Amino acid sequence: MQRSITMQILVGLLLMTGCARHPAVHHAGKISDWAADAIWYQIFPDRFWNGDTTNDPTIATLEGTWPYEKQEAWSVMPWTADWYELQPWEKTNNQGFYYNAQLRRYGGDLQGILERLDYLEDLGVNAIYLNPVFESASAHKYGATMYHHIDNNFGPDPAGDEKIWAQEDPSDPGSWQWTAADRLFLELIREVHARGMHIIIDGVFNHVGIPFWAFQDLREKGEQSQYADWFVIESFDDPATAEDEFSYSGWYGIPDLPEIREDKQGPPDAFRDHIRAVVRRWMDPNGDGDPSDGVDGWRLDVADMVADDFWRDFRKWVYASNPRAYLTGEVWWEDFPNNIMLDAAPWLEGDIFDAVMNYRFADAMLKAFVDRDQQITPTELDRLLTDVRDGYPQRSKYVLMNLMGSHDTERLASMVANPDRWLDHACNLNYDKDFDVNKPDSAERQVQKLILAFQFCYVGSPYIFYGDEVGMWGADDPDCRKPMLWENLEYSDEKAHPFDMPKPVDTVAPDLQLRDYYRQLIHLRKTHPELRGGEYRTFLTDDKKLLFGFERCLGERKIRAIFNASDTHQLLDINALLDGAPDHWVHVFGTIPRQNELPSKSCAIYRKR
Ligand SMILES: [Ca+2]
Ligand SMILES: [Ca+2]
Ligand SMILES: [Ca+2]
Ligand SMILES: [Ca+2]
Repeated sequence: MQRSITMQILVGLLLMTGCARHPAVHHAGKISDWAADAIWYQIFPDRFWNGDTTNDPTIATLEGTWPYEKQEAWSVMPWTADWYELQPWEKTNNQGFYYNAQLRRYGGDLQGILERLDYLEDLGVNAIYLNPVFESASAHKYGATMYHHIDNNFGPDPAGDEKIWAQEDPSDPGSWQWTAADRLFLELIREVHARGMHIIIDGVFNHVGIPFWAFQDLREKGEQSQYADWFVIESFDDPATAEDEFSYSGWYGIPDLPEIREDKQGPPDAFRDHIRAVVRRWMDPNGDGDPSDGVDGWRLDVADMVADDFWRDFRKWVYASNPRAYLTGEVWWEDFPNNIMLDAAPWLEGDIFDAVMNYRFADAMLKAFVDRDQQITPTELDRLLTDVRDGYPQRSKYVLMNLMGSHDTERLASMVANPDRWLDHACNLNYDKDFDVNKPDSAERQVQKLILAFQFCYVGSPYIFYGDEVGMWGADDPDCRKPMLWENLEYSDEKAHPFDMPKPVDTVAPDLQLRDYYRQLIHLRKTHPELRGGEYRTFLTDDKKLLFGFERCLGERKIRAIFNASDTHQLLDINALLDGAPDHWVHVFGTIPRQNELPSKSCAIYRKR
């Protein structure tokens, strides 16, 4: 009670002079200030930069993941090749592009990320989310072989690391050593922190890969295995018969990813203990109680498919190591076939995660700024955004990951080239031959830029999927995982088509102008605290002209942003939109309206003097 009265007085005082920074952002260290200030950058390690060619995956490392068939010929992919073109060895299996895409490895690694930290710092991002880095056979590494070691092909000594693994008992944390890859990862954490940046990693605890050590033990010992209750076994092999009756449940029915068994309380105790040790290892590697040598948090894979009770424990373990850590869940689909996304409030109000990957933001942006036939009105956009802001707890809305795409969706640049579709639904040529996989034209780039301006001024943390900032385009997986475009490389034109259909020739190179645009937006957000912690108010929804305007306000500071979602220029009353006192406002970003005209798909952003 005492506190709420104090709070009321405080809020009252602030209201007299302007808008309050929402107190929850700094409340009792519950959600870290760094997370509210984060500008996220997601890295898919195999595709970011190959900093060390001596550690590249070999044909032997393909074992233990889809497609399982032994390959006669295989090699690491050339970084700059035409994406859909099959390399000579890919033609030998006669399986086509989508099969071979899952066999591709580009050799990206930790040394590559280390070498590109200066690039990220220069771009202005301050928080990195890494797709899974633990040892795993696949390129995406969502099926772990173990959680207690970084993939040896991401580190400097793959063979040496394997020798270390062999000396350990994976079930006994006391036997875990530090491999060369682990140590390089710790160096990456140090380098990230030295730049004032933060880093979180992917926690995939709903399922594992077939080579996972406990699953292998089960495979070998059957019912006698001490890990028999870790998995959902439908039937064990009967040694008396010739056939293998062993059968188990995999994530989404995919046998590639054996699911961890759960009851209402979550996974079995022994699995929990193992994960607890894993958390401690990566949150405070040297175990001295100071978490500065560890990761700053976790992104939790398919989080809605794991019992809340497990996540509550997980949160306790994480916070015990680092009270300033950040936990974000992949809480996504409620009803995929009908394009209905989950309301993540139960995970946020239940003190489970600090944030979620806010795909609802992307969905609203596409409907308002990309769609044509199905384009929604500004009033409807306001409703979609308000649903999230008001539906989620105050402490979470400033730290949501507001993303426009990830390793699991078509890229932003390709979203804008494909209006009137549902996000993540049949968005590649394997499912829909009409999906536009070509390089976006300048009108489509303009739409991308409009969405970005919105994203960087809006409530919640802006989020960049690697390469979006240099204009990379691509359909849903596998095309969203092309190798990163770097200035020092020359890329082959894209002219091949996965089904040998005609395709325009697209030149491939980083779009440096677009990168500058991202840099400017990052700078805008960093230099205007009202964009990060300020209150939000919609002040313009013109459903005829498709104009939308919002204000961010913190104390005396104010930003107003006006967006034209229509495909024609629109007349505005700038004078009225700036309270009849345009002299009190400075244009800080976007287009300066001439004669009160805002061009199609553009924005005008003002700051109060
Ligand atoms: Ca490499
Ligand atoms: Ca490996
Ligand atoms: Ca430590
Ligand atoms: Ca997808």
